Amino acid sequence: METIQREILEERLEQEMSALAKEMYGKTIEETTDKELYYVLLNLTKGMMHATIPTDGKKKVYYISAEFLIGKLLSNNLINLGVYEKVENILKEKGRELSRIEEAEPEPSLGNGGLGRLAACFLDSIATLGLPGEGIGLNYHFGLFKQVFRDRLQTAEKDEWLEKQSWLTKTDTSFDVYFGKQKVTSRLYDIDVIGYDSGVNKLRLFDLETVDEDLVKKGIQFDKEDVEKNLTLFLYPDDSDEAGNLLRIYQQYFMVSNAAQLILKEMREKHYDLRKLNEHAVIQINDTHPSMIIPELIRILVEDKAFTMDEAIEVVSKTCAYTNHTILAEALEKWPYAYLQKVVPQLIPIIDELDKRVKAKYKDPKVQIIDKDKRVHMAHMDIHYGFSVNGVAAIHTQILEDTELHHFYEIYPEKFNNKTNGITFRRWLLSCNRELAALIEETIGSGFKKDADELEKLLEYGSDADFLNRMEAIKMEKKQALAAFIKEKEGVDIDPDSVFDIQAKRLHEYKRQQMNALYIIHKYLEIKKGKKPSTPVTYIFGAKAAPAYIIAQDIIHLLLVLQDIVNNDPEASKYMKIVMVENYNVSYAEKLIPACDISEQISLASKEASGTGNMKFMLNGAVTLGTADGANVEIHDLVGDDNIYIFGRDSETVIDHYEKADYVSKDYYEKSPVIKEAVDFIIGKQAMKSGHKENLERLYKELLNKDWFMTLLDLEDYIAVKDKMLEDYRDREKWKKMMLVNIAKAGFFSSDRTIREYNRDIWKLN
Ligand code: 475
Repeated sequence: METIQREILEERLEQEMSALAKEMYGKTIEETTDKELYYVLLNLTKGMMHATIPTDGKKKVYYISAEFLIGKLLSNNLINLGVYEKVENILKEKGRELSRIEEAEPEPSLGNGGLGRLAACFLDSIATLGLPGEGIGLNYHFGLFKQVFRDRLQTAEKDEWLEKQSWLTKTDTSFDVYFGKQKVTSRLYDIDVIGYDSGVNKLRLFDLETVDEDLVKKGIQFDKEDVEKNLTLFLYPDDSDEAGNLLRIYQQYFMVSNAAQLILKEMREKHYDLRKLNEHAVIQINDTHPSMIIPELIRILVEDKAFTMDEAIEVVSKTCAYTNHTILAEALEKWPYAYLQKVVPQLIPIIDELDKRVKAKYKDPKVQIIDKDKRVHMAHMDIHYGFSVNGVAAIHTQILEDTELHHFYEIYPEKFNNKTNGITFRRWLLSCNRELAALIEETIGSGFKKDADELEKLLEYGSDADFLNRMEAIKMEKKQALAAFIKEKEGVDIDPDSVFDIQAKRLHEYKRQQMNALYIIHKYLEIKKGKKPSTPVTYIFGAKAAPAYIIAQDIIHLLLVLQDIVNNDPEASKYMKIVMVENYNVSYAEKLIPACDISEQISLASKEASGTGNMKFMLNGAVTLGTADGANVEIHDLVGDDNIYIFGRDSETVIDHYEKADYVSKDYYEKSPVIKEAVDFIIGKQAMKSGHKENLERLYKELLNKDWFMTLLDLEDYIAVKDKMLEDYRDREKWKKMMLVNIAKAGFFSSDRTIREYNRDIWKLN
């Protein structure tokens, strides 16, 4: 019975596909180009009947976020609809390869890093669990930026990802948004979020009706003042000047004003009582970018709906929940009061009122909304006027409670809760590593696809040579595929027999790509002195640096300089290669992660709130080299000491150094010849010949005189532990078992688990 039905579906799929190709291009499937065939599949998928997750009489979650780093959608949608293999087979019979068609899809450029990718994983899990929920954000025409290397420096270009035919569907929803007296008009676009073997939710992206792409001149430069035309051009426009800061506030208010109007429209259409808003809606505020939703909702309820201030504050406070994603001071937004006055004067009386109430109750300056310098602390507003505050990994939440937000924790202990991050296994296993997923399915059945904890069944195969060898062979296959891709894209030859050591994440000093670079220098110098490593290693990096973040650009420069020096050294390149891949994004991650042996998670302890790359690498059989930071701590707990390599000072020691202000990087430099030699290399003859004096000297001075994220503190330990790890890699039996344990224990990091917890503790849908 089942097979017959499947055949019918396959036949129908083929008919529809052929009909679409005919209708759209007057061609047979065989005759279409890859791009045309992609559009055929796009339309086919968009047109497939799928049931919307019902919301009537229920509560819904609105996940508001400045970023949704969703990645390409074709293969994931086909997988979640359960037709990937069928489509693949149909195409194969016509001599076409689905994996090539996937390459023709542009990647949406709607996010920046972990926070945005988390939002995308969450949408997948919310839909998969059949929960009513939607994402609300903005439709940036040129996204973050496209990274291009020129002369070993990062340059930024606009990322033109939007096409006429896309996953976006233009709706007839449009709102007026006021900045004081200035009015702009929005337009809503929807993207279907298809759950795995489940219903469909929506990602709702607002755009500006009057946006003008021609405003962008060279690179990513544009007139920051013309908000009627520029609001949705870029995500995170450069905020190093006042105009840039104002623009971010304009964008944020544009986002939340639209969100508020959309939510209230829905409440009206369903005839819900706004006085019970919290019974029908829960708003998750993803970091502080959407925080103005709080005063905006209060304003509307008071001005338009005749609520008293007390009533409005009460119901909004019961509706909004805040997630903190970082303790880095520069990311905790504090807007000058004067800027808010300029952009959103209508919110000022509300913010004043919220602040007044806090001041009347609490004298502690640390918990005020408006501080003595007249800056508005967005996170403080969220905590006072939301009902939940969560961190994103156990250690991160602990740090919020004990130090960063301690004064708030004392006032509202009941609001604080932890939600350790997760990733969707649909994208990060089923889609990016079909071979491994198939092996797992063959070995323990398909239950793990819906219940990730079932991966633990793999532990029984720890001595099964056949299984372990096949797992190892898949890793090799993925490394070969990555090598071919890197050859094509970056023009660099790498050897799949070498260890693939990968650090892929945003570039930031706290993530310490520079420490990895110093290790590489150290190894290079050892080889030049005649000490040959026993295992050849390929060091792979993927990272974009914010265009205004100078030192981050310098670190990229150093990596590209090292790539040049090492790869062109006939002697050293036998033992080591370096590749900094260009324009690292979700699609690149999907190729890097399955091919990784060593997962670099080396942030300064206490600084990486969670990390989610660490989870993706583990799930694909990489072994973690990391500090006791973020979710590494939980990975360590799960896999045990024998299946992870932890090094460096712990978070208490680090926090203590900050409190006492007693870390002096120069001391470490002077004490250790190994450190000194590696750091000096940055301004040595060889580096200067390949690179730029200005960038290299600036980085050198930074490391020596400041090193705010304590690279030199952990460098020696990092070298020792990494060397040990590479030694262990040669013991293939031991290594394969470590791979197995990492895969088997990854189930906890399914975002399905995370979303169940959000729902159980915060959202309470159903
Ligand atoms: C953390 N982005 C990861 C991930 O929870 C964590 C903030 C302000 C302005 C622009 N971008 C941001 C972040 O703070 C961010 O991406 N945080 C990351 O969130 C998901 O896994 O440790 O760094």
